[in-house]
Amino acid sequence: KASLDRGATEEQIAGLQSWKYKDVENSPKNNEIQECCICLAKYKDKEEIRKLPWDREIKVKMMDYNVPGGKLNRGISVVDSYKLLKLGKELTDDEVFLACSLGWCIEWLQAYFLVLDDIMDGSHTRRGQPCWFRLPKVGMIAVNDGIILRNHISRILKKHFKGKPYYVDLVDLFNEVEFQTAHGQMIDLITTLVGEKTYQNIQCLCKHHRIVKYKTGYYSFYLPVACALLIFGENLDQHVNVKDILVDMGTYFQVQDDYLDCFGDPEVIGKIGTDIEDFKCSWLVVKALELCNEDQKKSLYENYGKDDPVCVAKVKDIYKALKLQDVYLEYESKIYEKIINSIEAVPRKEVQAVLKSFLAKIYKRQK
Ligand code: GPP
Ligand code: MG
Ligand code: MG
Ligand code: MG
Repeated sequence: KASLDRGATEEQIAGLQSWKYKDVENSPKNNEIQECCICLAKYKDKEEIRKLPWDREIKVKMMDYNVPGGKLNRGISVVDSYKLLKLGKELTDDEVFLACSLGWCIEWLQAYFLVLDDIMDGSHTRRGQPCWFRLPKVGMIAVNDGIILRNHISRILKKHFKGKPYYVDLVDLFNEVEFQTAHGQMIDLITTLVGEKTYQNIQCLCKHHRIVKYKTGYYSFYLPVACALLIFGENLDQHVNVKDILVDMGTYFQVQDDYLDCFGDPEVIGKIGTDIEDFKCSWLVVKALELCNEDQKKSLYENYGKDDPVCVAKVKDIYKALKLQDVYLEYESKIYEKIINSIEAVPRKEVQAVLKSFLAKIYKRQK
């Protein structure tokens, strides 16, 4: 099943799990417990967590709820990419630890983005459970939880990487990628503002491209490989072509996300789509506006962006009438071919292998 839906294999998950996400916060190598940085690794089971002072119990639960439950593709990619760069040479314990730490940092970053994105998008479920802010005792405290999740990354980087020659580059990388993502998210959101709900805003593929390149491409694709390159001792300025290819892959990944928002099975993707209700500049609506006749356009104008199941169903009917499922399959084969061709133009074979393995993880994904 895992290989069918392109989820990570047991072995890949075990690779990242050589260190649990909690361990990297307080590894055995560094045992002092800092006052405001809770040692999660200490708490072995739920009973122990329950015995904690109530505020610590809540924080431990918040992290357990939001950090570890995804596909872990981004985190795993740091470990996999690093192994490929090492050309099959056995990794030392220290190297495994560093790659896992950075893998988990990206999963913390993802947790932070998702907690906040679900509030902004008014979503209901995530990873097969209610969105964190939907829990009655959480609500808008989730905004602060998002900030706490983000702060942990800087603390983990400081703890395990401070003496490394690439420490400044690593901190800068996380900051820059967060900056790009927040700007992509900003365009995604302002496009849905009431006063901005004009169709010029969502009918241009270049607008869609700009949103998804920034909100998804940098943190989901460039960041894991850039982390692996940095611990491998590479200078990121010399890998601009690699960055461009990864950002293209991120764009493809977000087109898949847009498609699955409407046509995916919520049981499989773990979330219920809200793009139609939210008036999102989704790949599907851009394509629909490009291909529709006047009647269909009128109906789209009337029904898109309304939080009403009848309107949502009408929009989905138009997508089906326009055979957007087939248009998507065609897009997928074309973009796959384009990306493979650019990968083959990359001079170093080991870097090609990193890029190809990443692409294979997402090609034709169902979740
Ligand atoms: C995915 O958009 C983009 C993000 C999760 C980045 C969020 C960035 C912030 C600065 C909060 P999406 O809304 O389509 O994702 P999903 O479909 O998973 O909700
Ligand atoms: Mg969302
Ligand atoms: Mg969003
Ligand atoms: Mg989405």
